[in-house]
Amino acid sequence: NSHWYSPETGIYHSKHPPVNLPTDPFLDVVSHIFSKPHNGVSALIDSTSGHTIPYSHLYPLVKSMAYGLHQMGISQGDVVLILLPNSIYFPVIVFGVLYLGAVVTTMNPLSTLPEIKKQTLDSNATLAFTLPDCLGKFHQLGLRAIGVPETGGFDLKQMGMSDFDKLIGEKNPISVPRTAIRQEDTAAIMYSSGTTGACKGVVLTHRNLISMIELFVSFEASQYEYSSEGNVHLVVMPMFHIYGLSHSVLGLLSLGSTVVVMKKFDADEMVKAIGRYRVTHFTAVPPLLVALTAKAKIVEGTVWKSLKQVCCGAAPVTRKSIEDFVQTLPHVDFIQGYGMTESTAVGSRGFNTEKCRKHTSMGLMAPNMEARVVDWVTGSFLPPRRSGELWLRGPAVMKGYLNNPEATAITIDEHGWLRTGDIVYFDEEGYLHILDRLKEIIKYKGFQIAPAELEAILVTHPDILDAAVTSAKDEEAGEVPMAFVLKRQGSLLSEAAVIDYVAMQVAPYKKVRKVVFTHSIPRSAAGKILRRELRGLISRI
Ligand code: 4UU
Repeated sequence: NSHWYSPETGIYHSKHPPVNLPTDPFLDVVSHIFSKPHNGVSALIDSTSGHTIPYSHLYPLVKSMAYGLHQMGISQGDVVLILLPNSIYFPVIVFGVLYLGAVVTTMNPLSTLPEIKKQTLDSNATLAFTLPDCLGKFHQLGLRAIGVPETGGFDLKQMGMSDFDKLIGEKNPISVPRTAIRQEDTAAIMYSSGTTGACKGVVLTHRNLISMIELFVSFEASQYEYSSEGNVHLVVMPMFHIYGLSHSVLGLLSLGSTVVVMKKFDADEMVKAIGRYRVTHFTAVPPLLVALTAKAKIVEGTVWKSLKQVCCGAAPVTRKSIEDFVQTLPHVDFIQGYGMTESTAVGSRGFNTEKCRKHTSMGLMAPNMEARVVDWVTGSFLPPRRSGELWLRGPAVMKGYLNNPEATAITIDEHGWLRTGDIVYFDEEGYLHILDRLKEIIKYKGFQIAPAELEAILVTHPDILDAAVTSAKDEEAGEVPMAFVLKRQGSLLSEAAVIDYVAMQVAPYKKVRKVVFTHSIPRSAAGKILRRELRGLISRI
């Protein structure tokens, strides 16, 4: 144990050698990678239309985007909101914004007007990219927005088609003035509710992003023998979520892999894309893994031959789903990854060798990251095989929550340790295993839902006196939000009416899906909802 676990300090070190981090700002680091000769390799392919951005066009497009944004008055520190489904243009926008030292904030494209308003105000976004049919929402908010074409190829020669084409239409942009960007400057504001309360802006710096991409460039590349020309990743995970943004947008493109972009999940389209583009790697969340396995059982033939590795993460996956997958496609490596928005999606990842196939583990700690397992009652640091709350420290840990020093202080201690709210243990070989969650979030197909946000909506209903939301297990989605509701005496409010009331105000994935009327909500003397007791109530229903 001596090398990776220190009993004196309770610190788990990564078993991987440390990676030296460059000291340049993010775009300077990746521009070296983009500028390498890529011999005609595709950077991004739209899975349905086949439209492609080759690596040779990627950096020129990013510079055109930066130039266009600059012409629109965007400069260092300005915040740009991206409210889009997956698209081959999504990464171009992200890199263009970062080139200027401006800041990216992302949102689920199905968000409602109040949700968009809230994040726009909180992040102080001054420009948005969205689908043409969402432009009206931004006009209502009085925010400048650019519609991004949903399908179709962008032709560098064809100018004046739409605002977006104009924006990236400049073929030879004169150099954009770049003020000095420092590594500690903000690069992205992602939203997460952390261990408690409502959604908060997670401030990620250029250094955070660099520490994440170096994981791919220096580390993953050596682990899996990535060759810059051989790997084709199918990306269904949304790029607005940290898993998609960091892994598929920033990580894979920095590595020189080909990213096949799927806008909307469809099992038949997925199989077609795997065959058509000879996909080698697939990034999944548990329901996608199940869908992939189901298809692999019925679709025979050579379609699956190219597939080398599937990585699952973002929510707990059952042992049964894993076993089912590895039995169905035994030639494919299965690994899990663990991370969170607050750690730029860096945490641990699996790698398999013949002698160690720990499919149910989250793998080993990422290089440069340290961990502690803490007894959340006594505060003592626990050795391998003992379970407690995971704390993380390292260059991928966020700067803090935006304009929220109180929330930052309860999440990151003065020595830089991030409380993850996950209950884990390390086994005797240093593999991380996740057992449960101490924090409040609900994970619906890997997406975060903050119970506090739904509770705040529920109690605005005239017939609801008090409400508490927790997660209920669900076969398909993993977890779904379940509301305990105390209604006004004599009220005829039905379960369906409660579900509808919330559904009208939130993005569809956040919908309350189960309602239980109760006579009281378990609260502490201070009025805090006792969530463990709520979970206990479920087992008695
Ligand atoms: C059980 O979901 C994410 C990030 C996911 C991710 C996945 C694979 C990152 C890198 C990678 O390689 O971020 P958030 O902020 O939406 O949610 C974070 C929470 C964690 O605290 C944990 O509770 O999501 C849960 N989680 C997982 N749970 C993340 N990964 C896993 C996992 N198994 N593999």
